[in-house]
Amino acid sequence: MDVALPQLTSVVLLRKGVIMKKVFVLVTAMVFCLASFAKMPDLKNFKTAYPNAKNIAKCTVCHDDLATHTLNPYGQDYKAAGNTFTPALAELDSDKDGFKNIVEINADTFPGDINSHPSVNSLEYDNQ
Ligand SMILES: [Ca+2]
Repeated sequence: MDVALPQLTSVVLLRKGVIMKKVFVLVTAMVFCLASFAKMPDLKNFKTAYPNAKNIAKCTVCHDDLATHTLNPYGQDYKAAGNTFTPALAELDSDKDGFKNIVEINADTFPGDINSHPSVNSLEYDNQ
């Protein structure tokens, strides 16, 4: 009995340590989630302004690197426009791929990514 009690205490302490690690991981995850949601109004505003742009309505519409929150050219122009989706912003070609931002958004391609743009066929189809 005298030998079992220290072992039982060790097991209890070990379980407390495991629980504390799980609590730490959970709290850390919650902090990161809250930090991400702090930026969500911009994405919500994008979805409101452009409800049909479903494929590009994500953080990468304005950010190159989600870890560092680096803005792509469209995100930089959005910031310069006072974090508002203005008609002037829509008329720009932020990524310089030859398509105005509004044309890209209507085609559901990324206005801040030069490698993402409408296909010629999709534009011809839209004009019919
Ligand atoms: Ca593009």
